[in-house]
Amino acid sequence: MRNADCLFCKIVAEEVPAEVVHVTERTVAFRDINPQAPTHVLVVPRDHYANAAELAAGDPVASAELVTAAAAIATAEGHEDYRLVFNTGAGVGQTVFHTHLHVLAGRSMTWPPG
Ligand code: IU
Repeated sequence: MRNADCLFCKIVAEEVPAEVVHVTERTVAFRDINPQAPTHVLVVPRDHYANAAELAAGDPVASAELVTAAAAIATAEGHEDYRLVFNTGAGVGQTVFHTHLHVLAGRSMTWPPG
């Protein structure tokens, strides 16, 4: 399933370049173009779902694979501690409406987030 206007669908299809760091059967992970931490990777499902809840309902296997891919990426980059974020909705900062799991690591972080 693909959305013709979706940037992340184009990255998955290799029509738009990105620095891909990890791939699995159902996911692709690439470095965020505007990194907020030394490691800032986005893990996305190959299929188009607008947000994390829609992905979990529509393809729970891919949903789980996002998290296991994120853990593998953090380990590969030498991080025991890392933060995973799904922004859901423009009101909390979602700007790309193809599910993406932010993997952030490599610096200390505060809580709550801004
Ligand atoms: P958000 O949760 O929807 O705000 O995250 C979208 C992310 O996608 C954000 O961190 C952007 O820097 C990132 N991004 C990117 O990596 N490459 C792009 O071409 C675009 C956005 I547009």
